[in-house]
Amino acid sequence: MTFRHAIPPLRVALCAAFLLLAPASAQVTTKLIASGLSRPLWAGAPAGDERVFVATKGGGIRIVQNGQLLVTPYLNLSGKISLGGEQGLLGVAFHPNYASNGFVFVNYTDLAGNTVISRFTVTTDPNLADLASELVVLTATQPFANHNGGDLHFGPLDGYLYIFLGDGGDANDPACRAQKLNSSLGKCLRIDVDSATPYAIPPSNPFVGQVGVREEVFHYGLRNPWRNGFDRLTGDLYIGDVGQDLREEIDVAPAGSAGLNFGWKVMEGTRCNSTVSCLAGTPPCNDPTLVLPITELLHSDGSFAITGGYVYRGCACPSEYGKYFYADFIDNKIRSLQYDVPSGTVSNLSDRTAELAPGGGLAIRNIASFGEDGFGELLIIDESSSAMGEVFKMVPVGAAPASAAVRNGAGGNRACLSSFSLPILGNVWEARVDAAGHPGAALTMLVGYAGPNSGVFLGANEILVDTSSARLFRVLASSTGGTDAFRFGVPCDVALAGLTTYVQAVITGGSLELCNALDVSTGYF
Ligand SMILES: [Ca+2]
Ligand SMILES: [Ca+2]
Ligand SMILES: [Ca+2]
Repeated sequence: MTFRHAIPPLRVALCAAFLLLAPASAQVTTKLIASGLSRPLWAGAPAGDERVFVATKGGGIRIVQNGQLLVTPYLNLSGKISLGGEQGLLGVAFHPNYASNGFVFVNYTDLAGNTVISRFTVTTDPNLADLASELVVLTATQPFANHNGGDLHFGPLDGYLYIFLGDGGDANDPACRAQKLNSSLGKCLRIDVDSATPYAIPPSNPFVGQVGVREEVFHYGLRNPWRNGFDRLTGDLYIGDVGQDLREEIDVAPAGSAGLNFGWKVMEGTRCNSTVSCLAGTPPCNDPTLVLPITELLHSDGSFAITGGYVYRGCACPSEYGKYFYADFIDNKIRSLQYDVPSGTVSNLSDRTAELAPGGGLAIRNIASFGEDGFGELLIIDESSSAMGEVFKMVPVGAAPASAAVRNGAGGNRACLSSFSLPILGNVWEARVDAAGHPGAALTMLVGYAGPNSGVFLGANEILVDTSSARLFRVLASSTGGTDAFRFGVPCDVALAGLTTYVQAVITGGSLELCNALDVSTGYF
């Protein structure tokens, strides 16, 4: 994966200029994308969707669109949930086929404090889900108010829904539930929500067919897995498991693994803890079947509540590609590391807090969660208190929109490609076209890249489009007759790094009219 570290010329220039202002290591920072939120706990988006959805503890899911936090919630579960210390709306997962089926899954504690996994469906308004569409998928009775886990994710390789539940609560897992396979508590569950309603057990689940087990169990021995993330490239699963008295831990379940026992409560991280109330046959401390964390944070160092994150696989920050980000809710530090699954080794463990400080009088504290936007860009959620919650996004330093130069505006074309900016969110680009006098006309956006094998270049006044090239695409629209904005996702393709992008709009309505073409430096790749 070293190709991701190829740095295009523009980035080199930007980084060189920045050396005057900051340490050479500072290649990324954060920017605020939403504020004024009441205790946000989760943020994310359907794949390829440029909106960011933010879930709050109180049951709301809000949408950030075009840089604005929309007032009307996408979904409001406030009448259904309990609001104790670790209760509320705790997790959200969009179905991999959300764009076609509109299914969104949530994990919340109901009015009785029990865990509910439900499916809701979007309405004809893409910014509004139907509260009445609730399909309860799975429930778990909670013996105590705390340790509800709450995350859920679709596996990037298998499409199954993974549900993360804590040990049920109190302290030191008094019934040793996390080690008992007949309990769904202290587990990572895996279900198939597509083959049956409400779900089927995937036949490859590790305990299928065994007597006295929950066949949903996929991994176990977890205390309170608070924020977990798949590496969307490899399928490796990273779990942030909150500790009891001394240690916080990050665990990894490599892609293809199943039935792993992460040790709780026999072990807290790498230390021996307790076997009280555990069944005979429960593995003892340091048994080789127990999977130890890849890294720990120590309470003696001021870390008290770990928040797991994601392996960065976005486009905007190539210096961070393949690094795993995580934090601690109490010490407010953001860390990153790289984990090599085959060798089981951690490298480049770094405190990134100062580098990722947003500046401008803002601070990232009380990090309740990380998120990925629709393009894999990293989000960081500051839960804060009252209505002070914020969502930040990791961005490259010096990430001003790349310059766009008019290439052939004097060649007889209309100067109708009025402005261009990139990226708006993730790798979504935007071009604005002045189509005055052409209401209802078809607009075609042509985008091409110059490259050694592209076979594409500008003619006198136009882009020559080679439709056989995967690097070319069009966006069609019907003009308003005013200024129309085109948005399009640019492939996260290292082959595009450093290439100039050519953009041109064509207005087709009775006659064909070419807009001036633009050259855009692809500084973001
Ligand atoms: Ca509980
Ligand atoms: Ca453990
Ligand atoms: Ca803050």
